[in-house]
Amino acid sequence: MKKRVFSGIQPSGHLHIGNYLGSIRNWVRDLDSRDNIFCVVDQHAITVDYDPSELRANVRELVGLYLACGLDPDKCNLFVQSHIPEHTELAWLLTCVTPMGWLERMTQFKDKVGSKRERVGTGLFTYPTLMAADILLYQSHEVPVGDDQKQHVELTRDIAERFNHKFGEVFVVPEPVIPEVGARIMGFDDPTVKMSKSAEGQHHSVALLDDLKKARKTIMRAVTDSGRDIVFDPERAGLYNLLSVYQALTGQSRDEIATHFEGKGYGDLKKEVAEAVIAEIEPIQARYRELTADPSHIDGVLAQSVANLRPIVDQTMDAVRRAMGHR
Ligand code: ATP
Ligand code: LTN
Repeated sequence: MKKRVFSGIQPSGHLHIGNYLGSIRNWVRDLDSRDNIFCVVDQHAITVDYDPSELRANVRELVGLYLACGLDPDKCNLFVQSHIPEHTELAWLLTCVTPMGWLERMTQFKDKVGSKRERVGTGLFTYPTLMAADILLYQSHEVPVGDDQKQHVELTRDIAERFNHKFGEVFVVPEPVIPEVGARIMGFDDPTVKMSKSAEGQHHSVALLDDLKKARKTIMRAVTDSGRDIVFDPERAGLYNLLSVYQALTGQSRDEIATHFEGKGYGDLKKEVAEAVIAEIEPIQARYRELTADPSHIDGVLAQSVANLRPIVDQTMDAVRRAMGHR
């Protein structure tokens, strides 16, 4: 039996190479050895201010990019969260077994809420129980994500264990799977903050659908330090980030990379990073244009996955409702 994998991305902006290296690329790599479920988590994207028509467009773009990056619909199920209403039903049930203190410890909430406690929706606070529902609904074994989501997957484990202890063994307890390289790509304009879809700043990130000239410019302008030698040193955040992108894309070892850049300067490194990034995203852009030319193809893929997933959803929800005394 293949292990079941579940993961998702919020349609909250344009997908960048951090999302790609930290998540999608690893999903594509393991397609053949897993039972795969990938989701566009549109109900997570409404936990902050948003525009409904922009959300609709972002969902379409993200589904198109999933396919263009190589998520072959013959090898995975690929769907939109709000098309399966049981995600929110299960989220409510899990909210009732999740202590407030556990949610208060979530660093992403603390970062996002900032000074806006009186204004943000409660969903931003309870959001990790919706993420737990996504994962547990499908009895998933593995959750491949970037480093920033590790804490949420660990919370999901705690919720599953607490539920199983209280109501009987209903859920598989999932594991986070974090890549060794590329799990936390930093902003090109500020290598002390994580590259993020919702960050402002023209040269913060390279989006998968960015104009290639702009992508090159962003990398050539990347903030570095005043040093000269090219070595993997986490203290030199900008340099370290460029080298990590290079390492993730070329698959070379750190020693090989250090030898390759011996005697060369930051300008050479940036040029090669830009080449590697463009070589990766150019074919994705071409496939994206082809795939999105026929919207009915994408609608068909989404509907088929929802139908494929229905039996798993019904089975889990039946067990949950019985265990909790609703049936
Ligand atoms: P937002 O800015 O809206 O919070 P985001 O760019 O942080 O978005 P998410 O939708 O939260 O992206 O994340 C999608 C996936 O990409 C997750 O698995 C997440 O861990 C991963 N990811 C996000 N940012 C990075 C990054 N900078 N480096 C590596 N992986 C990342
Ligand atoms: N919270 C995640 C997105 C997300 C997710 C999931 C990831 C929602 N549900 C289930 C993996 C599994 C984020 O913000 N990146």
